[in-house]
Amino acid sequence: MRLDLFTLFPEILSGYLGQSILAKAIERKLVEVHLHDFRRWTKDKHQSVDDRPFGGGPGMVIKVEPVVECVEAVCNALPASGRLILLTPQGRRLTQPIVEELAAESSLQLLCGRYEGFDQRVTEILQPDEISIGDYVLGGGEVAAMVLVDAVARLVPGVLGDQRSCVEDSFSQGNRLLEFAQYTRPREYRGYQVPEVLLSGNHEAISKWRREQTLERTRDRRADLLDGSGDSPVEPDRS
Ligand code: 6GU
Repeated sequence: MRLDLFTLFPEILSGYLGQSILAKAIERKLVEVHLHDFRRWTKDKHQSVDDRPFGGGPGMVIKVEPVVECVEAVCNALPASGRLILLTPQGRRLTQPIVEELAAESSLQLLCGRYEGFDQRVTEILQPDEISIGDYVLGGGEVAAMVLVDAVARLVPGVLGDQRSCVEDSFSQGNRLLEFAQYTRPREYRGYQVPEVLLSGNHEAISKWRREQTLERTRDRRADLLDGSGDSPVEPDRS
């Protein structure tokens, strides 16, 4: 999968992409990432990427020209057309079904905003798919883009050591249950014991215990996932 990320702060992204599972996926060429700084696409000598809003008001607005020209240049040079996404609190909320849909694409272009947002004409001209990661406001789209990249990359075949890890995930492919508790050595720590059944070697009993755990946890913590009420993150999008 190829990812092109557009930002004013490429270092925020390179730091995150340089660690752990994502770094390995990139090294193994399962994921190819390109960072683009749209400040490089400014033409004035001060390299200004933002300006005061017409009509007044607080904050600064990111200018239309560097963004549109940077995204167009990169997209036109792509081997295959991809899917352009703008990270914004005004987008539809990211859920695991959307993550699964994006993981099936061969190429994604992610546009990260800052300040009071982009000039509206960026959206009108580029017509991106607008995605939010939840109902709260971040200082910028970079962290949201990393949330999306992290969630998508782990579904790319080969990125996780054991593909079962993501097939059994909460929220994946209609799974609406939380995961069961996991334990590793030692068997006892400060008087806290590993449940006896997990040490029994009885696979049937272990599966049954895990199924029960899963239901009990979901009932206790996220009853909305079981009855379809409330603020379920896997509910169909109503927008
Ligand atoms: Cl994608 N961007 C920003 N700035 N804030 C957010 C968000 C995105 N998603 C939730 N809050």
